[in-house]
Amino acid sequence: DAVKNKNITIIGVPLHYGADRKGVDLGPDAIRGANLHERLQALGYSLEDLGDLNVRRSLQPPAPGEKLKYLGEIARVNQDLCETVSAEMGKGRFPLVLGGDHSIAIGTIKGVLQRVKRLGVIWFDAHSDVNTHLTTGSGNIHGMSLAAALGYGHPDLISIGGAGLKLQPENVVIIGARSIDPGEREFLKAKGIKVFTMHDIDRYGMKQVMEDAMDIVSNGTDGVHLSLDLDGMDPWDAPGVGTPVSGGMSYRESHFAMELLFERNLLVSAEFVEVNPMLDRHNKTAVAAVELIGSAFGERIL
Ligand code: 4U7
Ligand code: MN
Ligand code: MN
Ligand code: MN
Repeated sequence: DAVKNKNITIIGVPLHYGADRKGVDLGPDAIRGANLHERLQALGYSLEDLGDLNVRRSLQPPAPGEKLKYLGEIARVNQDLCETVSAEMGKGRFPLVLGGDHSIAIGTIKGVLQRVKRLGVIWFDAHSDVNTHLTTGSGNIHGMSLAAALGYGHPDLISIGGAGLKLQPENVVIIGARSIDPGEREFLKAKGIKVFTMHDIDRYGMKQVMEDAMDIVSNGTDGVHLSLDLDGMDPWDAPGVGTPVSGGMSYRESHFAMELLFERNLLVSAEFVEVNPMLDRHNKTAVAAVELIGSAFGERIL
C-alpha cells in the first residue's frame, strides 16, 4: 500500500511563456523553498534534484493576436523535458516535475508515454486545457497542453517525443473543472473525455469522484500520471496562480484526493504546475503544493 518506487527525481521547469505572465517561472524554487525535500525524505524517499531546465530569458513579445505565443521556445523546452523524464524513468526512477506553467505537461506526458504506452492521466485543474491554435482566445499555450498530449494542435507541439505518441481520451479524467471555453466543450464532448466538474464534487463528494476517476484511468492502463494545476484549488487556499477561478476544491478536498490516490498506488509520475510566487501571499500556494505532494506520497496525520 505504497508508492512502490522510492527513488524520485525532481525536475524544475522555470517556464512562463505558456502563460505569458511573469512569476510562474519562479514556481520551482518556491516549491523547493517550502521544504519539499525534507518532507519527501521524511517519508523514506531517496531524492535526486536535477535542478532546473534551461529556459531562454527576455524573448521578443509576440505579435498582437498571435495564437501560439512563444511556440518555438515552448516546444524546445518541452522536448528537453520529454527526454529528461524518459531518461529518468529508464533508470527506474519516479519523475516529479515542478512548474512552471502548464504547457510543460506536454513534455512530461510525452516522456512518460515513451516508457508507459498505455498511460492514464488525472488532470486536476479549474480549466480543461484542450484548446488548440484554432480555438484559443488568448493564444496562451498552457491552455492547449492536454489537447496536444492527446494528439491535437500545432504539429510542433504534437510531434514532441516522436510522431504518433499520444494519450487515449478514454484514459484521461479532468477533476475540478469550472472554466471551460466553448471550443473546449465541443472537444471534450467529441472525444468523450470524462470531466468531474465542481458540480460533481458538490453532488457526489470527493471520495466518490476520486474512486470513479481512479477506476477510469486504471482500466486498461499500466500506470497513471498526475498533472496538478494549483488553480484547481480554490483561490482562497491557493492565491498564487495566474488564472484563478473562484469556487474551487478546498484545501481539505484536494488533500483528501491525494491521500486516496496514494492508497491506490497508481502513480508512475507527477507534476505540480502554475505556482506563481509573485501573485502569492506568504508562499501559501507553494506550501499547499508541498502539502499535496506529501499526501500523494503517503503522509498521514496519524
Ligand atoms: B491553465 C483559457 F480562455 N481557457 O485558453 C485559455 F480561460 O493551465 C485559460 O489551466 C487557460 O492555467 C488556463 O487561455 C490554462 C481562458
Ligand atoms: Mn488551470
Ligand atoms: Mn492547467
Ligand atoms: Mn498533509
